[in-house]
Amino acid sequence: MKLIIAIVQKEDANKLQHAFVKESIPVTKLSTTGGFLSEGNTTFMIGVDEQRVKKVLRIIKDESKAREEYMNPNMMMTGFDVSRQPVKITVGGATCFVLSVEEFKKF
Ligand code: 2BA
Repeated sequence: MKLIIAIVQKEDANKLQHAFVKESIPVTKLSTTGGFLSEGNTTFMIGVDEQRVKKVLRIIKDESKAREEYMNPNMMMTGFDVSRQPVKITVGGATCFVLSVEEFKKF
């Protein structure tokens, strides 16, 4: 068994959740925050058999879009106030980790 951890933008989360439900893929959805932008994103935990990993990753890829955002560098991030120009950042589509599961139990 594998555990897929997928971090997606919150704009894509509902569509992705519906796609998982449609395909009977069990997921847990967590509200999370990106460490760099401090903006809300969504993390899905998906436990599946190895044979379904490719399919799950395909669904995530299809439903997750990359988006451009602008952030204002501030003193906290740069250490000193060298620039107030907004910086363009490309966020996403999805950041995925695929982990091997040692044991899986339901009680
Ligand atoms: P954030 O940490 O808020 O990062 C948002 C976007 O900011 C990133 O998009 C990336 O384009 C940029 N970014 C992040 N750290 C940076 C840095 N030190 N310098 C310059 N730009 C930086 P993504 O790479 O698509 O990541 C989207 C979200 O996925 C991240 O939100 C974070 O929540 C998660 N993530 C990405 N890589 C991760 C990793 N290796 N481990 C854990 N979570 C990760």
